[in-house]
Amino acid sequence: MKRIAPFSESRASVSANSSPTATSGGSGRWIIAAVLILVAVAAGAAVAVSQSSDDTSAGAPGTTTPGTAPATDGADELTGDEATATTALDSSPASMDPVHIFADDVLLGSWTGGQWTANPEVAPALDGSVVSYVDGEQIRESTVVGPPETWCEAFDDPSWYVTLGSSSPTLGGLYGMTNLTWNPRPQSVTDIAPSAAHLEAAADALAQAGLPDAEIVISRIVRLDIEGDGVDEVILTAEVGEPDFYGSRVGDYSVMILRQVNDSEQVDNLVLGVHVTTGSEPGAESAEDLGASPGVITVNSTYFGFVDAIDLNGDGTLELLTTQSGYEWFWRDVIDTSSGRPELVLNSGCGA
Ligand SMILES: [Ca+2]
Ligand SMILES: [Ca+2]
Repeated sequence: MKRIAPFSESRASVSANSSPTATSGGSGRWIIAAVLILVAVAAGAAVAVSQSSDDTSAGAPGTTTPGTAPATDGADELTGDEATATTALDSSPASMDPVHIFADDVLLGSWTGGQWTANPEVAPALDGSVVSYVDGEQIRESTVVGPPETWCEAFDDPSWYVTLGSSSPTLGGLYGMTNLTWNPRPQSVTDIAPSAAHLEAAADALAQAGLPDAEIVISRIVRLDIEGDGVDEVILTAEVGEPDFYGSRVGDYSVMILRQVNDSEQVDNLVLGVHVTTGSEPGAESAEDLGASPGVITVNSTYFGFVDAIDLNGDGTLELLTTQSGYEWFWRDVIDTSSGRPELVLNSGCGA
């Protein structure tokens, strides 16, 4: 079974699940993950918290521990006047239809007839197709060689992965598409430093999810103009815990938030995904009998990550490319906000 590279297999040798088989355990987590993000996305608008746009004025970098993504500036992420740079990629009118979307070598689905579709039946016809992967400011092309193979057969709705030609690049988390005829990066994505407004947004979301007074550890913040309307949006992630660990500790969390200016010139914080470990979850108990350290409990966490934002379907609006992962499973997601609210439109993943 082939798996996308960036997410490591578990380093633990025991499972928090005492009886399920690997297959059923993975499916269970899959379903839980599906429910999680669907609920989270659906709940995003409901839990939106409006703040004064003053909250987003320029400030010193926050007091949190920066994540692995280096911040390139600490300017106001939403109301600053720094121009949004466009890339050097050629821009041309969209679009050829259908467009098949890949995360590395996994077929996520298609944009066809003006709609996103899982579209697994297209896979057998992909032999020889050129897939254009967006790697920073460059496009790296690969060719599908041979028939596709099913991906995670254990799941009820399997998708597919393909074999790419020998000249194909090492992908390592890239998203790509067939029939690319437009600039997939019409607006740039810029890492920025955290400000007080970001910490407050994360703290509020975690408190609403049941974890008040959490220490906010920002893992990444990016500024981008999703629609190209001249008004920037911000996506931030914060987390505490170990994504590939079979248990968690009370206080572990992961949250991903989209900040956008609403019609009243205030900032809405839309929760794209949130998980908190409170210790009061059904079935939560010490995992010490399973060899875990003191304090570890049998609650599996879900971690949300932002990967990139590119235009997958040529409409000029960036789709948000995100991940969910946990103990021995992961998911690659595409979120479309063109309707005015975030919607999970494509996804695929795998688990043990
Ligand atoms: Ca915008
Ligand atoms: Ca788009």
